[in-house]
Formats: sequence, C-alpha cells, structure tokens
Amino acid sequence: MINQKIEDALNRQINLEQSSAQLYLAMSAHCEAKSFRGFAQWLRLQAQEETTHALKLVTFVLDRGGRLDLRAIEAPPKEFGTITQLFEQVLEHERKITGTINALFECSRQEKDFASEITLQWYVTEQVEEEATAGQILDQLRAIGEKGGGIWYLDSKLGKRGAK
Ligand code: OFO
Repeated sequence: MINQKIEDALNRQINLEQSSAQLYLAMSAHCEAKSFRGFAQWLRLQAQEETTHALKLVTFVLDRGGRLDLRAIEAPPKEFGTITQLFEQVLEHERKITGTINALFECSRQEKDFASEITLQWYVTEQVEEEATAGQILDQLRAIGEKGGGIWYLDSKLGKRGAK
C-alpha cells in the first residue's frame, strides 16, 4: 500500500517528467528548424528518456496499489533563443527537477516509505548525471561561441548520442 501523501507527490512528479519530455521535444524541433540536427537528435533522445522516467514511476505507483492521477501537461514555450540560451534553459530545468526529486525523497523518508525511498534513489543519482551533462554542453558552447565552425562540430558530436 501507499499513503495518500506519497501517492499525490509521485503523481505530481509523473506529470513533471512528462512536461520535461514535452519541453525537450519542443527544444528539439527548435534546433531542427535551425538545421542543428545533432542538437535536435540529442534533445529528442532526452525527451524519450523523460518519458521513461515517467513510466518507471507509473509502474511503481500501480505496483504499490496506488491510483494513477494524470493531469494536463503544461505547453512548452515556442521560442528558446540561441543554442547557448537553449542549453541554459535545459540546465535550469534540470536543477528544478533535482529540487522536486529531492523534496520527494525527503517526503518518503519522513513518511517512512522505504520502498519509495529506494526507488527514488535512482532518480537522485540520475539527476547528478543530467545536471553534469547539461552543464558540460553549456560550458562547451560558451567556450566555442556560435559564430565559428566549433558549434557545428559539437552539433555532429551530440548527434552521435545513442539511446540508453
Ligand atoms: Fe531530466 O530528469 Fe527526469 O527525472
């Protein structure tokens, strides 16, 4: 069984993961429209990963006898500025998600819901990787700038990302 407070919090996180997928898909389309197909591919895979994050939580809620409470997904922005500005938004978004995951982890600890705590450990670790990766891409973009050939090299490098 799962208590109501944890069930509600997990359902909110499921919605956030799906909003993340929506956001990254919109960002991917933005890059594609500027012919940056590598960044677009990287973000599309990121969107797929976010859907996987949502589905893992869906399975967990249902396995615990909880009720899935799906809500409307917030529409993402249509404009993201330059590629560097876009990745600033990726990093900012991941930091926000880290905050919600940490709050959820703390809540399961307070409620002595050990199964949730163990499941959420994976998300805590994943957020370290997500922030580090977004931060590295942003550092590289800031170092090479957007005017020379460096950005096209980075674009082709990120386009080689494979699905996890
Ligand atoms: Fe981008 O991370 Fe999900 O949880």
